[in-house]
Amino acid sequence: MADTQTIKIDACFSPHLYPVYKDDESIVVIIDVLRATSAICTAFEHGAVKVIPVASIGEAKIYKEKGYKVGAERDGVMVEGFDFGNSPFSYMGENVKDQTIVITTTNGTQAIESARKAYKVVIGSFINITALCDWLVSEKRPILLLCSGWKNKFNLEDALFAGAVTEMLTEKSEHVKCGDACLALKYLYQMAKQDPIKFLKHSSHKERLAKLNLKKDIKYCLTPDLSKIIPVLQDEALICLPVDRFAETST
Ligand code: 3SL
Repeated sequence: MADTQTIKIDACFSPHLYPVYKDDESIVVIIDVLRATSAICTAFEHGAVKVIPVASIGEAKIYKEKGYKVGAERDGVMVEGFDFGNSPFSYMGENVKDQTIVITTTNGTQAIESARKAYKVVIGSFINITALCDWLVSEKRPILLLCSGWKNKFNLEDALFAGAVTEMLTEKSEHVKCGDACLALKYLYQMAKQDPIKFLKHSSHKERLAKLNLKKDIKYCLTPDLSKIIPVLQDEALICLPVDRFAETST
């Protein structure tokens, strides 16, 4: 008899590899810990109503011309002419409360774009990790952890987060079955979890952000459970996963 309880989980190291992993059934978790997915979760935690992710600066400009507030980042730096860059601290307070905002980033919004047609696309970061994992377990569906990486290359911080999610899911459910990539990342996370900041010390993106004087952002983005909100893609925009829907699926 087929095992209907098994929750298959796999990880994809870069958007470039997504076509190899994609299917019609998996929930895709977009991961860009430093900093896009942390910034998006922060915006919702601070009252944003919708976040519209776009892949290109051209699309972002069109929204800007229509009067939206738009965040635009390339290579870690805010693009001139827009309202914010990619620091989670910009996505707080009156900047975002009750607003629909638009965001484009070097990697995170490209990963969202590549997975747009998946069964469901949700946003993961350390700041919503436990809520995310509780919901994923309650959904009882295959899961693909899509790391945004850096310009289609592997990066350490997204891999670490995918490992943290894998570990948490295997603790929360005995029915989780990990693909090899997830297993590798779980072992990686187990090496790092005592001190993730130290573990990432020589990682390329942490060094890049530290050079830009963004150490405060790094620390914030690696802080677990600042939010219980799970952003989910609905048509062209991210919204908060409705709470009653979460309650319904977790009972
Ligand atoms: O690439 C992205 O989506 C960003 O998160 C990169 S940065 O942290 O703003 O440099």
